[in-house]
Amino acid sequence: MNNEIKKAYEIAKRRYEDLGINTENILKRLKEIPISIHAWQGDDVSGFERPNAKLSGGGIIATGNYPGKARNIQELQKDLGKALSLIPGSHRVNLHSFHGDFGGKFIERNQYTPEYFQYWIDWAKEKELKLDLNSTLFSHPKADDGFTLSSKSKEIRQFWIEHVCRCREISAEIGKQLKKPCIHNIWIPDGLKDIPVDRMGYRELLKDSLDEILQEKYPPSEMKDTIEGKLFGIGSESFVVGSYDFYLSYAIANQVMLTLDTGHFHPTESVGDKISAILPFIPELMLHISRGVRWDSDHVVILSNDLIQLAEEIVRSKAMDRIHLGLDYFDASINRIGAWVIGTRAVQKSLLYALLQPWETLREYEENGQYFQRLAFLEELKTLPFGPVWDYFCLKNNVPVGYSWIKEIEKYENDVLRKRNKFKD
Ligand code: RNT
Ligand code: ZN
Repeated sequence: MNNEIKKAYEIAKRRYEDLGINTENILKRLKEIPISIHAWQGDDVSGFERPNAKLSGGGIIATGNYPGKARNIQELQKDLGKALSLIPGSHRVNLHSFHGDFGGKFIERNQYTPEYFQYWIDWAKEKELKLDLNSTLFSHPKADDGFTLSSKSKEIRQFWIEHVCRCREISAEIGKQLKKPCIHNIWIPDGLKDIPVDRMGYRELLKDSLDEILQEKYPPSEMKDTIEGKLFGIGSESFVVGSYDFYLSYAIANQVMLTLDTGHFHPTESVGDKISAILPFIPELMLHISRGVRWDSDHVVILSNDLIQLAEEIVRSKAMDRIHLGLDYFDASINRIGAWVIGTRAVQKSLLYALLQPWETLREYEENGQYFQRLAFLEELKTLPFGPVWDYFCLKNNVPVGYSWIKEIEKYENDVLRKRNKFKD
């Protein structure tokens, strides 16, 4: 089988050489692109903060009841390890602050300290992974009325400001120990179900909270902040305080990173198109790659046209060092480890597809007004032997080629996941 894969690759390599594309160089580049794999796919966004935690505030919920959800850090790390063993390249893991190691004690969110994350840091060191972190401003009684950093209650606002400050400090410690900046993401659920009358009031409060939070400066070699807007949520259909316009303006004015979650826009908007519109004005971008079906449903990412367009724009931006890739979806209706692998491999495939394009030729057509040629070429690219290059990439990086990884997930499900008692979580 390996011989067949190599043979197919050799043929594909020559086909791409014809277009002036060196597949070897591209595979080296692809291997160096880390993807931040979201830990919360493994525990249905529930965290390990308190036993029987129920989601409240924020309206984000994983639907499905597939057996085998990770119930503690050890299980989550084991599951992540399994997923990572099926994904080529070396990656990052994106944690939520409620994934901390609280030793069975209840620790309030404004009391989080780096020591609760040492277990993750040690694991990352051992596995040669890097970590990112998200403040967690949902699933908490103080988020129950739908407001956190823009709350009109001074006490609630202060509590959440403290939480985010703690998470920034933790991020800096993570980055320091792992010798790579930890990206700290801020997303808040704040908004209203029905028509607001004081949009300005809430947004002024959010601006003030962010100003206060970002006052403390950390070395960018340790941590970087990024802020994530949203279009609407369950229970915040009429008004979202932290909208895209709000954070885009804030990011430009304060030169902070912006997160674009591909599920957080009107369904016909192209997130790919936004990259070149934003990058000239802010230092860096973070992507939360997701797949909305009819709405921001957070389905598992697949190799869709939207994803390919996004990857093409990332590659063509010539600023890939300023664009950070992460995943954000949660599906509890299928094998959760399989969900990680499908999504991550899909993103890598989309990047490979984008990297294997003779961009100079296409751009020349465009500049010469040869639009028929441009369109025809783009169409022909779709049937070039991209699959054999992907297969060879997997082979070269010692992960299962093609669908053979499905069997490995089935085995893990039988040996590990089915033994977890789903009634105990
Ligand atoms: C919610 C945001 C946010 C979350 C994670 C769990 O709509 O996309 O990024 O999905 O923080
Ligand atoms: Zn997101």
